Amino acid sequence: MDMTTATLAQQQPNSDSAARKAFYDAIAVHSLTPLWEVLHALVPTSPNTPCVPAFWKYADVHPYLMQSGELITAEEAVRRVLILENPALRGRSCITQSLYAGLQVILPGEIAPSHRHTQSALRFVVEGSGAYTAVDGERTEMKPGDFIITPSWTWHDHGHQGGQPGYLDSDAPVVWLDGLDIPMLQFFDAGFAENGNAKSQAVTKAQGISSARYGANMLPMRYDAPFGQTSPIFSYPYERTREALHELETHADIDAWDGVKLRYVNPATGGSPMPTMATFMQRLPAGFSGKPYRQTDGAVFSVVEGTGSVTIERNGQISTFEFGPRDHFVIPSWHTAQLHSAQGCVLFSFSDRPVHQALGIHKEERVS
Ligand code: 1HN
Repeated sequence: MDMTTATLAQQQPNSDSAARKAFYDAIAVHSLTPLWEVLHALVPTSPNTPCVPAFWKYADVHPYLMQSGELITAEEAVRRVLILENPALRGRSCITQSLYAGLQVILPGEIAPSHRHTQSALRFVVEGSGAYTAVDGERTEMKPGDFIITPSWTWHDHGHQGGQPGYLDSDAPVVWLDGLDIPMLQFFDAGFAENGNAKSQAVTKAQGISSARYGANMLPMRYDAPFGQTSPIFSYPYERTREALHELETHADIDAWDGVKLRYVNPATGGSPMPTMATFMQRLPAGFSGKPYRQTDGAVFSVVEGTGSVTIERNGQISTFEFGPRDHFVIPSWHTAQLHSAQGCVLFSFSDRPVHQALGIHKEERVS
């Protein structure tokens, strides 16, 4: 090819689609693919999540949780959980592309055996009493509305003491929401796990010791983070959260988008309780009609008290969910959400916001 032909070839690329197809087939054999066919999808003008808004009414889910208790023990299952799968991502065990959520049930007398894994977990107690979770030798009671952490690579097991002395009244199953960063660790191929030798780990610490040491707005003199970047407090009881929200609702300004919303913190850093997941609790006052907002972190909600509704919109597609206690829903990334409550309500939520923030890509838009 002389210079003239080469220049001509550059100026008149072959736009024949058959020729291009033949070219793609030829390079495919060498594990090559043309960027120009996928560029727009790879770098969208705004987040284009495959996740869809979804709603799990507790009245629909509860009978299946109870039936699962008749089919398999907590011990055989290891963790008896019904996964909340995003309807657009079935088979992938996730509620958003980065987060896993499930409802776990444990019956009086049962244990869920000890193990540990690099995935971080949060528990948000939905109903029942008499269960405990043990983390690193310390047990903590699980009461409705409590937010509890299992830090990465810590031994953990759960049990229900119903029927035992001191727990004679706790004869009902205990259900909690599990939130884990499983899809993120899958993405990074960084998951490890190990089973414990004993079904229930040895209790080596007094119940409440972590909360006394780290949870009184004080820290030990020579603080040495026991769980790396994860909060040293592993239980954030609802009683205190509820009281704070109530005081703020009564005496402070109400945010037009969020109502009264607080984020849980690692008291040693002021950052999120876990490196991969942020958690929040908010109260919408009676008569609240929130302004629309969207954020890049898709969020999973558990309704604690009261009733309300959420409207979720993306590209003209609108979903509205009327929620009550123990219902769950997900607002995917960059979907515009609006919260309403005639009666007033309390909502727990979690998202992967700390990761967005660490990467400098978190974005939130509050529409007036
Ligand atoms: C896990 O360890 C728990 O400890 C719950 O309760 C759900 C889902 C996948 C992998 C590990 C728990 C889990 C899990």
